[in-house]
Amino acid sequence: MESKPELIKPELIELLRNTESVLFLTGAGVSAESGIPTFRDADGIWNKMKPEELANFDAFMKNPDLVWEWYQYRRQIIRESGPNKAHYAIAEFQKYFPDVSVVTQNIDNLHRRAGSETVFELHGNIERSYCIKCHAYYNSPNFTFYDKAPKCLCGGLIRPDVVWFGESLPESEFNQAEKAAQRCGVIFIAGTASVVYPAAQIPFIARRFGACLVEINIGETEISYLADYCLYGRAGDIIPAVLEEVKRVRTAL
Ligand code: BJW
Ligand code: ZN
Repeated sequence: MESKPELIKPELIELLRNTESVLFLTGAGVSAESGIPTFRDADGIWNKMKPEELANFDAFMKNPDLVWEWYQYRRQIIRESGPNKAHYAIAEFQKYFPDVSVVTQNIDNLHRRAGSETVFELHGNIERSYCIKCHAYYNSPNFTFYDKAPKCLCGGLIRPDVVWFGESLPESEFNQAEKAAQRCGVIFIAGTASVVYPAAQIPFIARRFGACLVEINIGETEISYLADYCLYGRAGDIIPAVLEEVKRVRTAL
């Protein structure tokens, strides 16, 4: 009889048996199987659109309607999609570990929709918008039918509450992400190219504080050299497979 190739090494399973704190750092690849395009893959958004023309504040000021339209297009895709097997498996880790944090670069809200409770959104959330003049917050769904950048009552332009290049990350989300990296026993780095900072710093912090680094990706990335284990394959296949091992060696809380 042919034996199954060993995907998850026994030493990693042993570590998962004995760890209380787990962190998932996620990127666009985790939402790819929900039908949401990634940024830098062959069929990524930025192969069709020039990022420098769209994902920065100057571009928005130069052509607010075009940038707004791009986000409306993406909101539509996100609304019509839903969490996939990877998001649901990540949420299920909460049953088996007392401390599970999700630090995500994604703006699509799919981790929360899947049931993850401790989610730190480093690059914002497309479902929120705010006025660039008075900083009033709005729910983006209120603008469903706007194909041009809407204006606030104060006359200021309304932009999506996402982090563009050159902008600071939300301080409290990043601080909490750092703390989660400092205390976790295992960090899963899933579906990210690990090229955008400061999010890409998180695995280095986890490593400095002694965590085991597990990369989950369809291919090698900038961070692979640092990882203790690289599990290559689709997040929607690999994360549920890791969860199965967790279920085997840990009892539900
Ligand atoms: C799968 C899969 C499947 C596919 N299963 N896997 C030099 C050094 C350090 C920093 C800098 C530097 N030069 C400039 C900077 C700063 C800059 C930066 O990092 N630039 C780098 C590109 C060099 N960073 C910033 O500007 C940040 N702010 C900052 O630093 O503030 C301080 C400051 C203040 C003032 C002045 C200067 C600095 C802000 C970064 C904001 C990033 N924003 C975006 C857009 C958000 C809004 C939107 O969505 O429109 O965030 S950019 C974009 O990239 C988006 C993503 O969250 C982010 C990361 O992308 P991700 O998730 O990694 O996606 P991909 O597509 O790249 O990768 C997908 C991966 O999935 C691939 O590996 C696939 O193989 C894999 N995959 N399918 C498993 N099924
Ligand atoms: Zn305003």
